[in-house]
Parts: sequence; structure tokens; C-alpha cells
Amino acid sequence: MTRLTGCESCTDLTCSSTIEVLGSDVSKNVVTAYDRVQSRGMSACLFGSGGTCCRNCNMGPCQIIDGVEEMIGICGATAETVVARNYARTIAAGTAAHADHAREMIFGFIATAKGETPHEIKDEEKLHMLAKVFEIETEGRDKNEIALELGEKALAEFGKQQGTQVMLKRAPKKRQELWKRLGVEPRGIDREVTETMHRTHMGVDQHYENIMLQGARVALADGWAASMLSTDLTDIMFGTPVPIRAMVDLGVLKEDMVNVAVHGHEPLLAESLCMAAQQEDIQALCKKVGAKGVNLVGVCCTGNEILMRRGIPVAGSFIQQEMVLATGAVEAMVVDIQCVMQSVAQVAKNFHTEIITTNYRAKMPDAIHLQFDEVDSLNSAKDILKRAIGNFKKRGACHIPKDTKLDVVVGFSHETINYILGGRFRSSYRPLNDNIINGRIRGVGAIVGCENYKLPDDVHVIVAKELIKNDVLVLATGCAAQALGRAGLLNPEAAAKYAGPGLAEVCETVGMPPVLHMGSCVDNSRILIAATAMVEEGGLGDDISDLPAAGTAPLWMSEKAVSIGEYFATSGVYVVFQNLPVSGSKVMKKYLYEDMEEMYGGMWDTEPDPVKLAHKMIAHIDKKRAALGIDKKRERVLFDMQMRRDLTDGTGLTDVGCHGPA
Ligand code: NFS
Ligand code: SF4
Repeated sequence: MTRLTGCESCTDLTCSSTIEVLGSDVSKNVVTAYDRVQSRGMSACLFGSGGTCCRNCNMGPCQIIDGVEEMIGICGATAETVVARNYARTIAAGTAAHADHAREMIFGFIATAKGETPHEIKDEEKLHMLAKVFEIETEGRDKNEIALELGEKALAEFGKQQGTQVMLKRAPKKRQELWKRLGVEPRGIDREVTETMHRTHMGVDQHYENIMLQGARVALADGWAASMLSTDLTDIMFGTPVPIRAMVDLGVLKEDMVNVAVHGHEPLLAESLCMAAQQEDIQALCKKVGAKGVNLVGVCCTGNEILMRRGIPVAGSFIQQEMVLATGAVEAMVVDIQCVMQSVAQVAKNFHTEIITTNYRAKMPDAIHLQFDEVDSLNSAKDILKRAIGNFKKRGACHIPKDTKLDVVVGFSHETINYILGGRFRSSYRPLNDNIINGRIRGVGAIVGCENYKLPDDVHVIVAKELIKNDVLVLATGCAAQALGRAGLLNPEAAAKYAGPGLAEVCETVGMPPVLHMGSCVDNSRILIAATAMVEEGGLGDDISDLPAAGTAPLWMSEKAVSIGEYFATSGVYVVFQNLPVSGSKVMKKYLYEDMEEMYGGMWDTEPDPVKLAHKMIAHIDKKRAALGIDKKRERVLFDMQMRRDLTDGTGLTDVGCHGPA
């Protein structure tokens, strides 16, 4: 069987390591998702793809054909009702995933504030900032005392029955008023998920517009509440990311070390493994089996979390999870929740590799389960590592790609962008706004989300290159950011190579890459805060919808990506995916692709071709520039020395990793 359907059209370096591993003798018996895509032999169901299959009750399943009278649901549900219900449920599932992740982080945060875990409250400045948002007294109080009150108040946001989410007030004033007017301000995070499930139950909410208002509300409970709380509390506990150099791709595995891949999402587990790997007893055990130590590598968003905060290398993104194992070089893959394919346990059977599940919510056949204890986390992590070390001697032939350890600069939190662009003494978004106004930077484009075996792998790279070539600064998160890292776009040198003259000039002056890695998928909340900071800095309108900005998750796979897209669109951003499960209803397409712009100033769109997709983003950016009256200013202005000084304050990013946000 020929392999790698997804890679055949890919001309980029992005997946050369994948091709190398799957072409090696070591992996000849491994079956991957690429093989399964190819061997399915049937195309996807049109009703499923179009969102018009309803199985919400036992009179169905009903397959609806838009506009055909006899092809509505047995209960009378029309195409738009069914599509809207399915869509809202997808958003609710995405929100639920982020919310459960956030809840777990807050439990860990509270335990840390009580001194029960080996972790500590690291970022006091951010602690005080968030305490202010929650109106917590900080004067004369110990950091752990403040953190405990913050943790408890954050946790209460989930079960709130009345009132609205506290974090909403971090949005621009005008946006808050708009949400209020539309009645989409989320109340309790859990309440919005529950209510979405109720309203989409058979015979409840049967007006697509009303269903979609709840879709907006549950998505906002994700972006501006659950995800944002998770990002901020994680930063306070483990440190807010600052620029750091690191490596990505399969080549980060090491022949002479115990390779432990940590896969999933919650950084509590990964951080504890990082601490445990450095302990003397663990290192001594490694020596005993003839290994130089534990080589911890990340996969998926857990990978992003420890990459951003610790510079721990990322072995692979979502699409590479099977390839990491197919090298034969991994002693254990430790997983928690989300985006872990059931197939990893089958791939592992070809080797000495153990798959270790660690969260009671997420088990799988043929894996072993070691429940991670977030309080006794160091010992818990050590138990996991001991199993991996015990496997080292059983390792057979392996194949680790040699030349793909690409260098990246990551760690662009909102605070970092504020700092590197504003300079050491006066952190601010002013220079970014000024460069957008004077046209050196045309606008900002977010490339986020997953990868998808059904579609060519290099879409992220094509979109990113097209954007930066046209002077659009790219912000990236999730698996998309990792793909852009593998393609060499996350290092400062990429600016001269790929960016348009204006963007290249700004990047070179500051020493930053043209694509800024902002973290995991919950960290998309950082983009909301960055957008708000740009609005508050002035000169680019008074709401997020005025900004020359657009977002995409072209290769989306997970329901979380739809929730993310929805909270961006309802926050005023133009969001374009390659496809969406709404094509079965004309009314719903009009709602998402047109009506939402009138309501929210942001909207959804779809475009299968990656170059055209990038140009749709650029066209939207230009439309916003024209509305702001800054479209004339895009003639090229060369930097003089004073402008360079103003921009960097003499602190270039060439010394990345040395400074943090002041
Ligand atoms: Ni996001 Fe991250 Fe990756 Fe997609 Fe999955 S790991 S939370 S959902 S696949 S980007
Ligand atoms: Fe069919 Fe209506 Fe039941 Fe859905 S809720 S399965 S459309 S009868």
C-alpha cells in the first residue's frame, strides 16, 4: 500500500521527518491514520458533512434535504433547525472540553496556594492583575492567601447560576455593551453547556437564530471565561511565557536517553514530569539501565505548554502522534485528555513502548492506567518515569530522523508582545499600533487549531507564507503553530526570507519572527487580550471588530476549534475555515457568513483553497484599514535611527530568553 495520502501534495519540509520515519524498516508494520484515510474506500456521508443528519430522538435518525418538503424531520424540524442544533452542540462540546481542562488547572492552583503541591505561585505581577479583576484585596496579603481567594472565586465562575462572567469586563467596553444588548453574556460556564444541550434536545428551541444566540453565549463562556481563566492561572502558577529558543520535530528524540512523550493538554502533569525527571533518584535509575537521563518531549498542546514555559522540545503535533511512536525510540507515551487517538495503543504494540493513561476521564484498551495525583504530583510523576526507565533496555531497532530538529523561538504571550515591542521601560502596544497605522504591518492574522489527515498537511504553511509576504503579522497557537515551526517560520531569520518589506523591517528591528507562537489552544484567549490591548492603545477604532485582523483554523479537526472560531467571530473577528458542517442549510450559511457580521462585526466564512483563504483574510484586513482611513498610508517608510530606538529601546530580541516582561 502506498502511504501518506496527506503528504503527496505537500512540497514543503513540513512532513519530511514523517515520510522518513514511515519509510524506514522499523515502522514497516505500523498502520497510521494516513493508511486508514486511504483504505476507507467510501466518501463521507453528505448529511453528516452538511450538518443535516439529526439523531436527537428515536423517531429518527432523520436526514434532511434543504428545500424538499417531504425531507424534513419526522417532527417537522427544518434544515436550518437541525444544522443550528448540531452546530451549537459542537460548540458546547468544545467549550466543555476547555472548561474541564480549566477546572482541573484551578484545582491544582488552589492546592498549590494551600502549599499542598510541589509547585508555587510564580508570577506575582499577574496574580495581582487578576486579583484586581476579581476585586480581591491584595494590600498587605501574602501571595498564597491572594491566590487561594482567586482560585476559589475562579472556580465559582463555573457553577454560577445568576449574573455574568467576571472576565467579560476585560473586553473592550463597546463589545461588552453589544453582548449585553444581544443577551449573549454567559452566566455560569457549566450552565451554558447544560442549557445548550437542553435547548438542542428534541422539541425545545426550534428557531435557528435563537439557537445560535445560545451558541454564541456558550462559546463566549469558553473564550472569555474557561480558556482565559486556565491560561491566566496556569501562567501565575508556572510562569508567564517569555521568548525562548527550542526545537521541534521527531528528531528531538534521543538514542541514548529514556524518551518519554507527554501527550494531551493539562500542563499539571507535564510540569510535574519535568520536575521529576531532574530528581537525583530518577537520574540514578537512568544510569543503572545505561541511559543518560530522561528525555521528555511534548506532543500536541501539552507540548506547547512546556515548550512555551520551559523550552522542552516538541516531538510532534496532532498529526505526528503515531509517528513519534513509529520511531521505535519511545519508552512511554504519557497521555491525559483530548486529541489522543485510540490508535496510539495499537501502534505501540509494534514496539516496547507503553501507553500510560493518567486521567480517570480518559482510558483506552491496551494502555495501562496510572492515575495522576495532582497533590502528590511529584511521586505520581516519578512512578510514571520509573515505568518508562524500566522499558529502556527492552528497546529494539529504532529510527530517529537526524536532520529535522528545527530551531524555533516561542513564548510570545500578550505580556511579551507588550514588552518586546514597547521596550523595557514602557511596555505598550503603541509601536505595534503605529506600525499598523503607518502600514508597515498591514494587519494581524491568527492561524490556530488542529491538523487533519483528510487534507494536505502544508495548508498552514501556505496560508502563513501568503500572509507574511503581504505584511500581515501572524499569531499562531495549537498544532498549527507547531506545523509553522517545522516549516522554519518561527525564527527571526524567516522574516528576511519570507516577509514583505514592511513586516520584515519591523521583525528585523525588533529581532522577532514574522509568526509569533502564542501557546496552546486554551491560549487563544491570549489573542483576545492582545486584540483588546490594541483597541485600548488607540488609533485603531474602539472595538475588536474595527481592527485590521482576521483568523483561521484551516485544518480544524476538534470540536474545540469550532468553539474557538465562534468566540472569535462573536468577539468581532472575521474567521475563515476550509469547511464547516453547515453546508446543508442555505439559511444557516447566510446567518454565519452574512448576518453575523451585522450583529457582531465578526463573522464566519469558508474557503477550501489555502491561497484564496489567505487572500480573503487580507481583503478583510484591507476593508478594515479603509474604514479606519489608514488605507492610504501603506507607502513604504524607511526606519531612521530614532525610529529604531523608539521601537526597541535598545533591547533587541536577538538576546531572547535573557529578559522577561519587566
Ligand atoms: Ni487544539 Fe490542542 Fe492540536 Fe487541535 Fe488538538 S492538540 S487544544 S484541538 S489537534 S490544535
Ligand atoms: Fe428526526 Fe426531529 Fe427526532 Fe431529529 S428530533 S431525529 S429531526 S424526529
